[in-house]
Amino acid sequence: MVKHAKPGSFYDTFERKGAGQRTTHYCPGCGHGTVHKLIAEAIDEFGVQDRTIFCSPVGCSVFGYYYFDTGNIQCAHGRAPAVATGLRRVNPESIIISYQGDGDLAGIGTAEIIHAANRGENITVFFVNNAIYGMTGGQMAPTTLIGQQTTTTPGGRCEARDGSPIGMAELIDALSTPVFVERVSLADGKRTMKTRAAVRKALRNQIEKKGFSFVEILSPCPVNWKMSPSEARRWIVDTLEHAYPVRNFRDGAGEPRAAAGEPRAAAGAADAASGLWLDDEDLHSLLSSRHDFPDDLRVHDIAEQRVKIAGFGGQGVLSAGVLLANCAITSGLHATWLPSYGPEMRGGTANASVIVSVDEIGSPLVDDPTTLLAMNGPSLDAFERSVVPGGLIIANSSIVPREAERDDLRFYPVPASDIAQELGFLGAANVVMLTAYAALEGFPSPETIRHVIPHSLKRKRLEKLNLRMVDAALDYVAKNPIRLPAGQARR
Ligand SMILES: Cc1ncc(C[n+]2csc(CCOP(=O)(O)OP(=O)(O)O)c2C)c(N)n1
Ligand code: SF4
Repeated sequence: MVKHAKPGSFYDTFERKGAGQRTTHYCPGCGHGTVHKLIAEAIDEFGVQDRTIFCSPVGCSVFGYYYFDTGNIQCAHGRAPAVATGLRRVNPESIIISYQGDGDLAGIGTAEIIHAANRGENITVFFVNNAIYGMTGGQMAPTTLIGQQTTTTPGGRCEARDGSPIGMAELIDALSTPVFVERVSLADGKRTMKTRAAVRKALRNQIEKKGFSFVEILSPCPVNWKMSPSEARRWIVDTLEHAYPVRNFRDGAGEPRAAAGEPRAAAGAADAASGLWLDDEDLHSLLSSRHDFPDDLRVHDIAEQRVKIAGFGGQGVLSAGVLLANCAITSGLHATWLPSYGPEMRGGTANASVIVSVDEIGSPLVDDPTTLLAMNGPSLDAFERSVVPGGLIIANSSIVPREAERDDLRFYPVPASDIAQELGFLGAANVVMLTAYAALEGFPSPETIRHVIPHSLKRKRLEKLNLRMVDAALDYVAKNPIRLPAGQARR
């Protein structure tokens, strides 16, 4: 049944636009208003207004929050699928709509949409394709047709110079993960009814947790096409639909996908050298075997530890971070792990930021580490200044040629590479470094490290070797107590 009333998911008056406003900001004959209405009707029909979050793009529909009486987020240009992903991951019951124009989705945000679709996020994307940049006055978009005149292609889009129009529905359909892909049109009443059905289907899929749904809507922009509203609708049928065939590409929404849009275990940080790696099964067994929180844990010391582990690629920098984070989780603490590595395949720099906290962690970034594990000289050079006063620097003295220059922190050299080499596996110097940190800071406990290592190793044959690294590092620290700078008391 076609309703002529204003949907309940629209505000009665558009106060954000101006006191008492009842009209939208769209040009006469624009398709955005129609799409808005179809979406609002579907939200009403499914009774999900209270849990819907509308992600507005940059473009003519930037002011979606003027109209939709739902949750609203205005996203950076092209980034709505990334924002929607974040919303989905933390709000499993919310209904997340990513609403995007063709400049937004097919131009600046190509990466975001492809990857969200490829991950099979349980979100709904409405892609309003008017073959032009509307808001900025009619420049060529990736979807502009060959020969179409725009302000940046006054002689018409030229394939040799500008490339060919991008069929986003075809592109999304090339991926295996999406469950629903359809292209529809607003050229006339019959087509608009088909659009209505596609909008409902795409939202229903999300409500039923089926996965990623994508609806491309061919929509008129009479102003920038320099046509009247009725000419614009004819042009869609005569021209636009030839380039962009209107059809259902995929309707594979079968059973709910258990994992769609749910957080998945982070891919293990593989460091080939140390063989540290957690796959999903290992992670599950690790988490289900939590250690009791050690009685002697100096909780005040680890209220929040921000650890930077840095070195060159292949030193096991990233996996040492994973090991620390897993020790924290196993101890009942919160932890984040954020890798960072240079573009080089080998020999580049790498660092891992790990936060361990008794409280939830707001951001995984570590700008001011409480501890730096410097696996090589350049790491000490790069990060020494960022360590908080009173913090700790542990340097792999086998290859770090100097001590810390600062005297307001604790510095501890440990010949990690030599110890690891002597035990027969240079690649486990990272475990020596991490254990030295644990011994000096009292966390994680040696028992926790020993417990977590077997779960963290992909190559089981390295288990014993890594456990010997732990023993060797504990022995080294016991025999070489930390020397504090004159006048500085231990924390
Ligand atoms: C990062 C960034 N780059 C460029 C712009 C300028 N800009 C605003 S809207 C727009 C194009 C929007 O076109 P489209 O996504 O097709 O939406 P429409 O306006 O046609 O609905 C551009 C390039 C911007 N606001 N931010
Ligand atoms: S410029 Fe085009 S897309 Fe933007 S509001 Fe006007 S008709 Fe709609």
